[in-house]
Amino acid sequence: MKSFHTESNSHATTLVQHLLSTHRRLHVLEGAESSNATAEKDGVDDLIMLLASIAVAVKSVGSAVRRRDITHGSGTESEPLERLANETWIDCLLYSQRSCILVSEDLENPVVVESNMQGKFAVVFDPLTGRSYPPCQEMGAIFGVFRQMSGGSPVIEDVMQPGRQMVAAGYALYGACTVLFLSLGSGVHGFTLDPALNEFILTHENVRIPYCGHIYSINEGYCSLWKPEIRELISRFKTEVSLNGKERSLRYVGSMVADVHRTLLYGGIFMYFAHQQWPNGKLKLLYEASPLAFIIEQAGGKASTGLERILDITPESVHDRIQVVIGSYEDVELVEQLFKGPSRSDPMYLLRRSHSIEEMKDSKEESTSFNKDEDGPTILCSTLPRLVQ
Ligand code: FDP
Repeated sequence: MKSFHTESNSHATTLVQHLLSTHRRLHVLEGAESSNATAEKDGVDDLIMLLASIAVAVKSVGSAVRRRDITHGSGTESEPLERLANETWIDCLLYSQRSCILVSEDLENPVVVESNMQGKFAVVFDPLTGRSYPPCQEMGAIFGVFRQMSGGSPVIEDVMQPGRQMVAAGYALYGACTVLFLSLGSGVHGFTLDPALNEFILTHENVRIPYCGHIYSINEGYCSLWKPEIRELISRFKTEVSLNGKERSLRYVGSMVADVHRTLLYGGIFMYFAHQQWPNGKLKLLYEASPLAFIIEQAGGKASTGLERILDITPESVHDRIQVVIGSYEDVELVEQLFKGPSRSDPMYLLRRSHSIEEMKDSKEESTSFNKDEDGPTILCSTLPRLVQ
């Protein structure tokens, strides 16, 4: 029989170790001598504390989700679980003493943290997403972190920022195992909860989304409610091969976090278009679309409404909804052409396009899929953590 140490991940990198090494890297990059650098470093300290508290919330809610599945069997009432998840996130964020204003999917209004517990970060989150059909679809959580813009007491503007200003974002998924994927603005890293250690272990370092994919993900039940051009687009997906030369496949979990997670790892595209029932789209900008857009862009993909970059949108209210087209760079670009025509004024467009056509030929000849590392687009986002920009 193997020993505990061999079976467990006792030599692996934990989330906290990973965050601390990010911190050390920053320290080296910035140097400790300037007062600015010290202030930035302090900001990173606080951000690490905040993320560690978020990890506690994820562990706690993940464990409650599992217990609920046992105690309720096929029960469908998720309301107590929703309440528990929301309260757990708020408690963890308050007691981190690093947050100043919180926006939750489950609260109509933002929560301003009491002055004696206040920190520097505004946090937006959906504490239990994908909750419509428990226990049949994967639930998770999504979060984004902004630096407080105002000095002094927190104000609503601290959360009403475009997603590109996030200093960190991530999601958790309570599936066969609990995973936590996050980015501090320098790539995406994924952690899996080791139940033996009750620690998140680094399992996906510097994730890159495939440049294009063959999976498309959409709720086709709304077909009759879509505009004709969207119906046309989806019928093209059914009849035309994907940009990597494979037959397309449809996958739709119905939980955005799970659909985006699969898209991140295997490539392709996730779409939720506006239609008669949701005239602006259904997904919430601040705590669903923006954090996942941040993750996808950091992994080399693209996130759009079809017309504009999601991360450039400034919310008008905390629960704004938008339509979402998110995933592999080339696949999203293809859909954007439907909305705004090919971006031919962009000199990189033609380059990328011919590059991907060449790859498509190669992949057909070799019948192999793309190499994730080599096919990512030019780095789109800064490779330095946003805190030091
Ligand atoms: P849920 O209502 O189950 O929380 O915006 C929430 C969301 O799920 C997304 O996670 C999911 O992608 C979408 O709604 C599913 O909506 P449809 O049932 O309309 O497909």
